[in-house]
Amino acid sequence: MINEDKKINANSKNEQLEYFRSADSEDKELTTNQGVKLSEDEESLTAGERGPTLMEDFHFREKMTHFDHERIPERVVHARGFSAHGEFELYESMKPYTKAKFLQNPNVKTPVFTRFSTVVGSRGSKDTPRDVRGFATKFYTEEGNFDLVANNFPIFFIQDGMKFPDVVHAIKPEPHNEMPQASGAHDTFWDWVSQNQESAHMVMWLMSDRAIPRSFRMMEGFGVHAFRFVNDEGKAHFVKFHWKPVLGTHSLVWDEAEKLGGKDPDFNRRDLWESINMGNYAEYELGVQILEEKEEFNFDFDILDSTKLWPEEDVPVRIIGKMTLNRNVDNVFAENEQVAFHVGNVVPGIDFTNDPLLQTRLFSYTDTQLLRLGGPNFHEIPINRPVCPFHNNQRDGFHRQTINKGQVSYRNNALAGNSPHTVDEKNGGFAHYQEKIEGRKIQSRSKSFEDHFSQAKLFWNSMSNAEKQHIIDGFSFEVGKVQYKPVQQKIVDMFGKVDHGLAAAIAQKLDVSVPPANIQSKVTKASPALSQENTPKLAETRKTAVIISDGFNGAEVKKVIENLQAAKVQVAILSDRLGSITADDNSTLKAKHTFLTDSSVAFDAVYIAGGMKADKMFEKKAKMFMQEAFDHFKPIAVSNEGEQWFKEKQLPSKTGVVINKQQPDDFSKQFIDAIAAHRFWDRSIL
Ligand code: HDD
Repeated sequence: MINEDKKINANSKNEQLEYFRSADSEDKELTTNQGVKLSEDEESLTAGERGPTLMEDFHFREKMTHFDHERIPERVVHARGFSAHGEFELYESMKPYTKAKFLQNPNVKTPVFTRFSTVVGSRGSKDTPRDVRGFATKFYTEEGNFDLVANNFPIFFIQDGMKFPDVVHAIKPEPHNEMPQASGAHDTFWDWVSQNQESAHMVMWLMSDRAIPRSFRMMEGFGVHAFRFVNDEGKAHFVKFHWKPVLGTHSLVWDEAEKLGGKDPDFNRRDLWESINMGNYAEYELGVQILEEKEEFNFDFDILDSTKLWPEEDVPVRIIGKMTLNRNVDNVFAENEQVAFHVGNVVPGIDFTNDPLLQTRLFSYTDTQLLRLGGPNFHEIPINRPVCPFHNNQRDGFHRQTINKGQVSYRNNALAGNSPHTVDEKNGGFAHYQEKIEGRKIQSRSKSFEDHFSQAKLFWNSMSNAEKQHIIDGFSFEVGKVQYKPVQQKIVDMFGKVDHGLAAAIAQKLDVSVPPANIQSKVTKASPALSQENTPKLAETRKTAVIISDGFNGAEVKKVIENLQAAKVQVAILSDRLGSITADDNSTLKAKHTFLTDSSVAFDAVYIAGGMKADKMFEKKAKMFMQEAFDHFKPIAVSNEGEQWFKEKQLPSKTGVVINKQQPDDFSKQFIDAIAAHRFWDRSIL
């Protein structure tokens, strides 16, 4: 169970978990937890047929007691999450910068476990609210667990964790009526924002497309803080960690995200689950931004301030490896719920900085797990166990699993030769980086943390026109729901310090005053890496609905589907009923989706072929489907009846609409290109 001598490989965690997996219950005898075989499981023991239930029914008591205790507290933030297993492969040795063993040798694969989450909603809420997403990864390395507890934004709301309970109280459902569920609160959150201007940059991200990711597979991840790499000579560098999704960073549109909340609250987890099952593994490259210690003060922001990013154009992201998530969990509770991440789980070669947000996080994570997982032994839960040996004198506590042998559980001891013994740094013992610190004990913020608006403006400057419009819409929606007018005005005034045009556009929607232009940030710089327009764009794994009715053009549809599948586009046949749909050439296709079971929001693109036998109701539904996809800027391909309906709808055939005037091969190629382009924002100004 404890891997004392074997080398770690990509499968090491899986092998360890195998030890804990229950045997399949199929064809097995039903027993109590004590192993007693049972003859009855549906009737409790009573005194007589209509008499009272008897306490001596040990099976009833055990079954009910276990059930009564099935729940554990959900996480105070990031309660709703979904996870997968995978492996991390290094591309190039990081030896010059860090002695971390898993970052030395490109041939070594490290097992990983990643949990994605929303932050605000409770465990049973929806996947698609406007929210930050958690992206926490446990690397099971040969030197112990390294947790990269990241988010999909590179920055945070606050600079000092002392304020964490405040921002979380403000954004969670309001305490008097627990509304709104599964999205950020309105009055309390925006009141808090207006009183805490350090949140400006993060709020810009929160109002942007980044807050409604299309898929966990299409999301960046950021370790946020500056950490330290320390090499085997003891030399340190500052480092920031990045995950870059191979499929690029893509988002939903807001109306779609809201509809998905009702139509498929599990949209993001289903996408990950199904993709992994289909072999479309989620892949992310690991990037690092590295700074010399002497570069610490070279920037017009403080590199230890978590409300600031290091622009990628100034500090390039060096891609050093790839994570592939390739195995779904067996049991959501055992793995996704019981996994315990901690930003303080580091290995030799990775160390902390004085970022005040990071420092406070170092306290919070163990503390919260103690409550949630019921005691100090949560490191023994299968998903949390390191795959390397672990020995110390910690003992007992609730739910202890390890049977520690021997008489001695203290150091220093002579009875056991002072075992377990410490290991010096040269032989892999963790030794904290010796940073020289001098100062008074104070409770105040460094002046270098004072500028809250320059990077908010940098973000704004970096957005495309469509992205800017989405930010304006995001503010107008969220702040529009605030009941208290003075808060709306304060927010507009606050974001007037970012950009005048932004503030004026929101003010107009909210019916509040436009702040003066001269308060806006003077920053003119942009960082192209921040715009999703500049992300990789691929058709691979995108989901396309193919709408057919009886009498559809069999030859054409067959060819188009073949081409789509060759380009690794997922194809879903949709009609007005499930089962076989017959083409004009008597070939058949099986519809696995209907207008009733699905809607256009579940797909990235739609191809409408129609069919000669489509009745009025079919036509109406197909047109609705097409209209919604069109309004969500999605690629549309039409042929046969589809083309006729498209024209009747009087939808302008602008970009992203492919009409079958060509051979099926050319038609498919154009459609695949359109799918790769993802969305056609110029429709919004039609
Ligand atoms: Fe945190 C969970 C990420 C600031 C305190 N955090 C949690 C999770 C992620 C993050 C991904 C979910 C882990 C999981 O899936 O189990 N948190 C971040 C990032 C932050 C951040 C990227 C800023 C850079 N967090 C932060 C601060 C504090 C916390 C400042 C407190 C001082 N976070 C927690 C927590 C949670 C948590 C209360 C709740 C559940 C858990 O830890 O295990 O301890």
